[in-house]
Amino acid sequence: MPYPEPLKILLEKVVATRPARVEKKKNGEEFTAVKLEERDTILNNFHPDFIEGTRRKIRVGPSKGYAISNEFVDLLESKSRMNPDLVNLSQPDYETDILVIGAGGAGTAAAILAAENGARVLIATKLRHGDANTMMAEGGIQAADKVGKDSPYYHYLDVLGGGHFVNDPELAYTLVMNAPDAIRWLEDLGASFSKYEDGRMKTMHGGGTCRKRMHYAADITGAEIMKTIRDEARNHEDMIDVIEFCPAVELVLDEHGRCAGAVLYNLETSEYYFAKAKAVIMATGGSGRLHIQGFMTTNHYGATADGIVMAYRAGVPVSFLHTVQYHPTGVVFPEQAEGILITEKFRGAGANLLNIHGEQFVYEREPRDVEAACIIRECSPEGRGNGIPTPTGKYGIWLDSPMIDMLKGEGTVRKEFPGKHILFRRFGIDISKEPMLIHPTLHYQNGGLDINSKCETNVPGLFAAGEVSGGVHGENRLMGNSLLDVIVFGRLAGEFASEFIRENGEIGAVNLDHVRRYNDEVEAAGTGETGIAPMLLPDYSNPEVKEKQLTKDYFGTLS
Ligand code: MEZ
Repeated sequence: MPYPEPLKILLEKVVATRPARVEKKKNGEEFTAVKLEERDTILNNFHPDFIEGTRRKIRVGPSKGYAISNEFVDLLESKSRMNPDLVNLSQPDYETDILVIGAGGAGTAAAILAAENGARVLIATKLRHGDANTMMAEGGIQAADKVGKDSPYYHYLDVLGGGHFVNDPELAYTLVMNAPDAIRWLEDLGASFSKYEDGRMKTMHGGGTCRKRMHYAADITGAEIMKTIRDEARNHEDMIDVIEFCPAVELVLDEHGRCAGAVLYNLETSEYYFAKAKAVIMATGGSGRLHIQGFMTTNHYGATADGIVMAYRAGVPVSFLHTVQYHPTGVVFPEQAEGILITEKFRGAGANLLNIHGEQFVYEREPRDVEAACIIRECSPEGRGNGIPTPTGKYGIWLDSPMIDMLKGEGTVRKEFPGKHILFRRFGIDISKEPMLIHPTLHYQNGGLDINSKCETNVPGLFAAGEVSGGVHGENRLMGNSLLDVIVFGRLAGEFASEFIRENGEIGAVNLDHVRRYNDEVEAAGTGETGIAPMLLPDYSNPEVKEKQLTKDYFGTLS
């Protein structure tokens, strides 16, 4: 749907202020950044993480007492979706060296490295291979690989600064030190990054970066990376099997507490399978489909925190889950595209953020949490009340993409942002001529399962990599460090899991006792009526429909 008349009238203000703003950009004049000492005030008042009543303490499990979003607590205080007494573990349906749960960037990179290290791999995934947040990542992947101009040292400082200096330093060090090699690996596999005619990689700034180190493939970087590594995994078909539409629902441990596989659930037939393995890599990604505080999301349909639930029940603590990332710029109009990511790269290329008066109100490359909080402050009636009303009563902010063609030459928007150009064209909006209307959207799970720099959890034989893990990004991840995270830690998980199975003998008698214990703990905590988890898929049915969903699919096979 093109902009309706009332929005067209407001657009005139953007057009009126544009020439002066472009001139300023050309002269290198930037809007004043938020001072370090002001950041906390803005975050405390306007970032969704800090809204009173939106977090509570978990009452069960290894991180009991830790206060995180209510939506996470609801999941962690749920019971298993299956009755452990009904699962037959004596006859594995699948047997492999390493079971990888999840087939996004981290899971696929892990599978490739494990196979190259001689392990047989089974990837079990909820949807199709590549249906993951990695596929939907747009703007780029960071790596300090320009000798003389940048160094992992600066990258490290940026990671820590963005994360409020509470990141796990060893994980952050591992991330930045392995970054140049990650890019080389992807290029060698055939990933096609945007380049100058002389063959040099194009790089850009992202929010919170002190150097241009964002490598990208137009505005479809994640798709380029995912397609490349998925092809590579398929090239290893002698070592890697993939089963689709078959999510894991519980981990299986052996008598010594070592991870020994998982129970899988066939979404088509509702059958439960036992996949036995000498080691497991958890790579289930994020949780945007929990729609924390009702926020729209950039995440793919299967992003429901399943890995956190399963590993937590097996005894793995979580950290940094008290912060979630709201990407500053998600589509708020047209409503059919609500929540979809509009890459930060638009702001890196010079597009201003503007209020209802067509005025800039924030420097466009603040760290994400600060940028999102400033946008919410500008929009909300409790803040400055300068948001642009949409036809359905929401509020947004203009992202002035036409500036980019004026700054960098006609045709740049079409060439550098083909994904978004095509999307908006479907609705009759040419984003090289008209700005986009945006609002923060739930984007990333900053925290997750505790791991060390070998991707080991505290459960022997259980590894984790990518968005399901926590620590590397502290309380706020910077742009381009999630694609990097999945490649760096995915590869390391594959390497160290295959080392683990070489060094450790056969697994002992398998059981689901931890699931029974956890169900009992939930019951004893008196949390009241509990749900079942993992959630697997979000439920968008309306309340009247929900009331009549009395099937086993809705309630699981708990009894
Ligand atoms: O790392 C991200 O989240 C990313 C690259 C997002 C974007 O704005 O494109």
